[in-house]
Amino acid sequence: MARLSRLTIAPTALLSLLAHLPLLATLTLADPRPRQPSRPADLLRRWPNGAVNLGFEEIGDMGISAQMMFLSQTNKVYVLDKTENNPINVTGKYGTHPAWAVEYDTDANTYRPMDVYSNTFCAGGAVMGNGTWVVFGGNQPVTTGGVATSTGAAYDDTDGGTAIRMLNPCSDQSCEWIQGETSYNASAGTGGWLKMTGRRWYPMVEVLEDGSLIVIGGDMWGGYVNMASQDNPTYEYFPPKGDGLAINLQFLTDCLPTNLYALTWLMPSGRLLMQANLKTILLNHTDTTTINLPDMPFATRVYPASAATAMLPLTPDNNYEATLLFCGGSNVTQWGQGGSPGYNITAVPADNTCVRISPESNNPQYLEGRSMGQFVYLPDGTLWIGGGVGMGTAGYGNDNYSIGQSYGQAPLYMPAIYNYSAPAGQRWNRTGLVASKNERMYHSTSVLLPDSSILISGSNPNADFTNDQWRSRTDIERWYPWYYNNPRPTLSNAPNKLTYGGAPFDIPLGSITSEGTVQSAKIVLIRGSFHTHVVGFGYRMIQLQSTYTLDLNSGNATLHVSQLPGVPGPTLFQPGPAMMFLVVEGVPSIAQWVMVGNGQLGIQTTEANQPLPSSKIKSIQNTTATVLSGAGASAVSSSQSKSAANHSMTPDRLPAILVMMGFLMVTLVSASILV
Ligand SMILES: [Cu+2]
Repeated sequence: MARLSRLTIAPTALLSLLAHLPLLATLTLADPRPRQPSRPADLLRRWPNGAVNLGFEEIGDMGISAQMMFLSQTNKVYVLDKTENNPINVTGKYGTHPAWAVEYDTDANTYRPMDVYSNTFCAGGAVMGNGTWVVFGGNQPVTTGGVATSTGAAYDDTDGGTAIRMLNPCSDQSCEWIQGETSYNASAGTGGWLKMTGRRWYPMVEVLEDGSLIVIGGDMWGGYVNMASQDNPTYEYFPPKGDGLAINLQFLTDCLPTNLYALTWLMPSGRLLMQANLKTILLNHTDTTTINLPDMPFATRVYPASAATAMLPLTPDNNYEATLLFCGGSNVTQWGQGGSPGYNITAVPADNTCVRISPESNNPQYLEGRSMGQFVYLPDGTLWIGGGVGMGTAGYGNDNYSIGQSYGQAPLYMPAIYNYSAPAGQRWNRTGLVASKNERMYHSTSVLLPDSSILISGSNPNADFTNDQWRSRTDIERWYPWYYNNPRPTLSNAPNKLTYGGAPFDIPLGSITSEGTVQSAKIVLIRGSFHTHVVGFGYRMIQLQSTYTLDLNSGNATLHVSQLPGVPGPTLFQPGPAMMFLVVEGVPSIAQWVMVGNGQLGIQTTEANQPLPSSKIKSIQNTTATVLSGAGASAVSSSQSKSAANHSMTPDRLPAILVMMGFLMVTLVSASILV
């Protein structure tokens, strides 16, 4: 077992932190200063009761309980539940039965039942580089009360254990889930791709740099935690690669019994950082070699301890270093024999620590113990956390420990905001926040919408739909950030495709005369992501390099924006649809969807990033432009110097993989799991 070393802040990390300080001022939450609109505000849709900044609003119902949810590139939200006795029906391939899939229209506040016929109970999913969404696995058919059956009986459901479902989202209600049970025969080159090599309940899914997916682990028949007798300690690719067979991964066996939804992120090196049970590794999935990293301190983070997790936003200021954040979970060490904990798990307080993996500064502060808190990126670079419980864990059973079937109790109603770049001890903020009236426990989800509000639905710690406490929830809430009703910047002239490297593009900022306002402007991307069990699959956020021109004669400003970094390229931010926001003084525009990469599966073209023009101000007195040097201590100036540093990393045009291997080694030497 690797020993944890206490943090020593490397001089470079300190410099990076210092370089960040000017930016922090613009990220302060609940800032009471009035916002000066630089452009006419975007028209924001108001719900009948009105949207209150920093508040929750109950807005309707979606008919099913939102166990899984994603916002697609058509701005429609697709929702999946497990097979159960939901209050709405759908007529599909196997007759009329309760629905467990809907398309939800956030503008009209209406839903359309969709026919998914296999049991999507605790599946995984992600969006590929070509924009197709894919959902993997689930459980066997169930009948009334969630009881497993071989026939589908009451609900006309089929076996979801090996199932794959695909969706090409639409905006005209014409699209349906593509599903079937045809095996893919790699040697014969026949068949579809709609069945996995084996059963996977609770599989992890991550997006690879070619836009394909890796599907990892899972168990065969379910339970509270996994067991060797039903483990599937392998991974496979979608679409299949090579012989299409599953590849064994010893790490999953080593992490029994808590190896479900094994937390996995693609690293800039192309390796996968994996964290389950208390173990952490880097996996080279192409040759199955692994590197052990320090064990996870304080608590189990993976399901069913279910910490809130996220990759911190990738920014020029952190030199695009990948840092993973884990908050909460459970310090339970006895997980039972698979079917249930075997004792009153709901009497165990949830863990209250946060840890990061990266050579960065520390932060032991956390507001309260929380299992099943969910992180949602906000475009200003902060993270919202909401939902979850203060006692126990994810999961449910008929154990009569306490209220209802839930293995989690004491739901948490207060959200909080995490500012990763604030000094330790000052990262959590609740200024002005209010509590929700509604519990969001096991099998609830939250997703960011293009207007920066958060859509919240679900909560169902029950074997089948019930109105008994804690009831199966189908209602919808939205949460509004502090700037929701304020004037917003307008994102115009945005490209609809972004490349890895290449020529920068310009975004007009409109009539701005304040240099500070222009300096604060940035373009951020949030990748399309699939959410379930407080895990965001394929979820990451990046800020693009940028500089500006402020013309005081015309009163107009322009933001010059780099494409995605050509080095390391798609391992840093995978191809596929992403929301683009223009953020000015911490206030985002309404998002526009862009396609990152070439929109196809396969090797993505990368090239050098052409340099950005220097930031400059054209004064009123004369038309001579003042070119700003890096001494301006602004966020943009800092980006310029970072940009130069990036170029100096590759003066001799080393292949990207070698550069990243060097980066990886540096990371490994200094990596420890830090609070
Ligand atoms: Cu589940």
